[in-house]
Amino acid sequence: MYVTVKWCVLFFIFCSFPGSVETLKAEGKRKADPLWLKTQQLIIQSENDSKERQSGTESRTTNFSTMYGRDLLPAKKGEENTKQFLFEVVHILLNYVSKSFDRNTKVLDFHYPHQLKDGLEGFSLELSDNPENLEQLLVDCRDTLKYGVKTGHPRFFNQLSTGLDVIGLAGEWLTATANTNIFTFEISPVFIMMEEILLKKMYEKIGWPSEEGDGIFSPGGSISNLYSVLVARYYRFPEAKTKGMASVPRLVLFTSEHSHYSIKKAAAVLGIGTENVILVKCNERGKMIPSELESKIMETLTKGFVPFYVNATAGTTVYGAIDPLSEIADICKKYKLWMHVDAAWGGGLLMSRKHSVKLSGIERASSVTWNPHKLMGAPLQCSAILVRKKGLLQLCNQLCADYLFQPDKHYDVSYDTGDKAIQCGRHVDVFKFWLMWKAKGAEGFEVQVNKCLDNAEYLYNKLKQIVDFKLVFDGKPEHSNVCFWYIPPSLRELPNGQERSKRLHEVAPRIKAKMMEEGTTMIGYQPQGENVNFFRCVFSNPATSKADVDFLIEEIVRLGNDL
Ligand code: ABU
Repeated sequence: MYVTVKWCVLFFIFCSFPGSVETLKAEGKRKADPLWLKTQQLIIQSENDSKERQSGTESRTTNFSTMYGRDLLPAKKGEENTKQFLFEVVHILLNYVSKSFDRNTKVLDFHYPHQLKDGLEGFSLELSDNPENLEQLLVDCRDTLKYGVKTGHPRFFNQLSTGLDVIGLAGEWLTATANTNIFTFEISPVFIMMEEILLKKMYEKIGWPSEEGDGIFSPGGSISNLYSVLVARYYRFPEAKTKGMASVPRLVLFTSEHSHYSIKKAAAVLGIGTENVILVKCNERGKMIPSELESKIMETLTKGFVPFYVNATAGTTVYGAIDPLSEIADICKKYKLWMHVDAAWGGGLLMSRKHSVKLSGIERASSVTWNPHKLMGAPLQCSAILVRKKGLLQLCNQLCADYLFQPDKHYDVSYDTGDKAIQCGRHVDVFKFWLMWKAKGAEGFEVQVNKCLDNAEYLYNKLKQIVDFKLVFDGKPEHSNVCFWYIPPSLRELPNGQERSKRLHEVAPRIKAKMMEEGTTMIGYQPQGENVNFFRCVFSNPATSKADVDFLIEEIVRLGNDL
């Protein structure tokens, strides 16, 4: 039903212009008209969709509608069928890759949950007891991508992890093909060695002597942060591992009010309790205030609790703020506390000679979270927990399962790194990142990171000059986050007060809803503290250009000026 309506609308818009698509293209004066542009986009999109469908079936020599999964390897004589099928899948994937970079395509083709649940034009999510043929599977592959979100699109600004790095993608494809588990050298010899080499590079960038560093790739920043609390607790109270929380005093840890919620989650998971996570006040830029940290530490000591850990953030999720790392390190030293730096978002800045200075003091951290899948553009997921105490992760987490970590193997079993982890099975996250490093060198990452921060500065400078926008805080962005309100004309004359705040709070979600329904771009919003809903634009996609930034601004104005 929805699809039919969409085609009718398209047909109607099409008919309201005389002549063919080519004639329309020739009419330069219409190009300034947003409706004309929108129509062109829709037409190109639908032409591309149907071309893709045709090329997907016409060029085929194999009839997949009579074939099933059972006809592929390991079936007898299944090799040729397997190749043909995988070629088709690759064809679909390559089409998607091209589209992801094509500004004439939408960022997303939004459908509501009930529409996806009900099924769309030959695409049903329902599972049956009978196998479906390979033709249907190819349709399903194509449609899964079609109705998803192109996070690699240059106009996708919604998340900290954006972009589609082609080398990284090749790495992920290879990883999936190898389909191994990175817990032992025995079954992942090459990946284990790559992990060691890459982690060393990361210690170097942080400023740790490489012989002191230890680490492991984990399934995301929240888990890396969890590791940091776990290892800090073990360092101070190793008995917690065997005897549990009843054996330790009431532990307290500190993190800023702008920090990531994963620190609280870690406290909940580890039995420390969220009430024992003390949130430290920030300044107007979202940076932890060191004097506030110190007074909170003293307060908890007076109460007889045991402070043991401070999380400093290098790149907060919303403001992109970097806590004053050196001052926090001084306080941690004074009170003998474990200092963790959550640089999930900011770690990438270490690749840039221009911006790494903002993280000065990180070298004094006891542990660091760093997510190459954010600012460095590695495909999801790629996050590392790095610890400046060799062997501690192993001692903290090892349980020496006999069936995996036999001590009498015929190679150096310190390369069976899996017992450092809290998981058993572990996905290989290192290869794509290693391959990207090979392809770009550290220098290539530097160029990429600098470009993202240049884009942020460009947006910041533009917004400062336009009356329709107001920045959430003054001063050049430290990271690539730019936070701002769009103020529609109807609100501009309203005096500050409850009514204005209430209406302003609704602006970003309403613009975002229209934006998603049209699919032209995507940007996040949220409230923060006293600040009502505002947009947060973040740059981590090196494919984004200044023209895309201009497009975003124009799009927000177009969608929001009648609110
Ligand atoms: N782990 C934080 C991710 C948040 C974001 O992408 O917006």
